[in-house]
Amino acid sequence: MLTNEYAKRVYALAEARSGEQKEFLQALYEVLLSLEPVLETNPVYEKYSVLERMIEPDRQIIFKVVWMDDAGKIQVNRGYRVQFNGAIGPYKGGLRFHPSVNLSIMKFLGFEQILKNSLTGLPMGGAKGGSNFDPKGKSDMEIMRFCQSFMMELAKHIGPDTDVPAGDIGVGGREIGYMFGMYRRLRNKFTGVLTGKGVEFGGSFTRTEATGYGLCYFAEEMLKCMKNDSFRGKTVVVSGAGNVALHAAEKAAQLGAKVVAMCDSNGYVYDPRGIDVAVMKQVKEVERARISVYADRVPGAEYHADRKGIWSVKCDIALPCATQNELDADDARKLVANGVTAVAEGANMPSTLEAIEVFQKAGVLFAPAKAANAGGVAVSGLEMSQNSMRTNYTFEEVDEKLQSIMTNIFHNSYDAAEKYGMKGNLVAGANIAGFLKVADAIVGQGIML
Ligand code: NDP
Ligand code: 2IT
Repeated sequence: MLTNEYAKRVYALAEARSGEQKEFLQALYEVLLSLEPVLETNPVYEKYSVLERMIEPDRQIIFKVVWMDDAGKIQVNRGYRVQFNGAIGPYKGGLRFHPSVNLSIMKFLGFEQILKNSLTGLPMGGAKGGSNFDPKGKSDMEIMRFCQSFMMELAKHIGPDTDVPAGDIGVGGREIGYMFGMYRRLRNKFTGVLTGKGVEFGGSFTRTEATGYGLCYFAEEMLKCMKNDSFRGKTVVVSGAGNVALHAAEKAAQLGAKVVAMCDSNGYVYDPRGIDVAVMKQVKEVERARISVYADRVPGAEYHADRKGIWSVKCDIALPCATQNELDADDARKLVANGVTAVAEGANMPSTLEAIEVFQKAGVLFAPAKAANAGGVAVSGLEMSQNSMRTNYTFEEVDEKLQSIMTNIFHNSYDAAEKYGMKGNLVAGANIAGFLKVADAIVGQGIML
């Protein structure tokens, strides 16, 4: 429960203004709870109304996206770009195409992105965007027409020094390519306006792998420093089967773990011999098929048409990499009962507040999303600098920088938690370390009257 008066007042303000935005309020509540000791000892943030200024997006753009499906029918979707905070750099954050997308989800993701981007140590502000467009079952041409129409409008609001979108759920290399092509035609400029581009046209090596790999680098450092342990010999469960999940599974296996389960939104696959990531990539990335196809193809693997069931699979380490609130208190209790020792979040806010409490009370090491999944946007930041310098680093160079960024994020979060009397609480540490830089930048740039 919030006890600091300033934090309480700011939360009440957000509730009064955006009471229906449940996901945004959830993300905000967790951050305010962590910041209480900082607010107590640093009255300057209240004096300059830093929190009030941080919880209101700089700009929220909502637009119509009209496109034609293969049957010649005109379809209409809603597009969003929330430019949340630009105090420390150009707005930066992904685009999500999923039918559940609404302003609350955009705002929670944009708000988290402010602190996450700050944690990377790179100069990037926080933003998020997307559409309620459902890519499932759409042909390649339908995806292309949608992306082009979406960019027709989005192009008015972005730019390499203004706002640089990237991928998220439902938006990967294919979609970024189509959007980049449209932007280039509209502006007649070849700039780093999007990240996650193909490596042939300005994309960075390792961006595709960065979030999943970075998650494992963070978790490995956490295991080493807090438990004198590692991935080696561990049984791992990874939820999701998209960009983040596939590369988390790949890196966990490279670090010596056995990944025994993965899922999509319909069900999960259990493979007691260890998921064959190459087969899973073929099914999910190349064929864009459902995860059940993996079980049809790999002898010994089982498919269960119950996505939630994945949290009943016994494991040492759980990596939730699908979506927000996919892991609740009941799921957390099942994981704890089965002996889980570490949880690291690849998705954004996959654990509910109650689930996090279960893990923390049980002494499970817990790596929060905005620290643990920051590897994706960190390599996006490296893609921006490569584009500005008109150069490119090798895979190995980027991978090495990614490892060092993730290690730094772990230590900065760990140290911040310790400094403010919450040793070992990486949720608090990440929120505090991310907040301080942005808050000081807001104060330093004066009051915009
Ligand atoms: P993808 O679209 O590549 O994959 C998403 C995966 O999650 C799919 O397996 C999908 O299953 C599943 N999923 C999506 N929505 C739901 C839902 N409502 N219920 C259950 N499962 C669902 O996305 P990413 O891998 O890029 O993103 C996954 C998570 O990681 C998101 O939270 C995203 O915000 C976060 N993230 C992504 C980064 C990136 O670089 N891409 C960076 C940092 C965080 P199905 O196919 O059935 O829909
Ligand atoms: O949630 C995230 O950090 C992302 N989807 C990646 C954002 C980015 O700009 O690379």
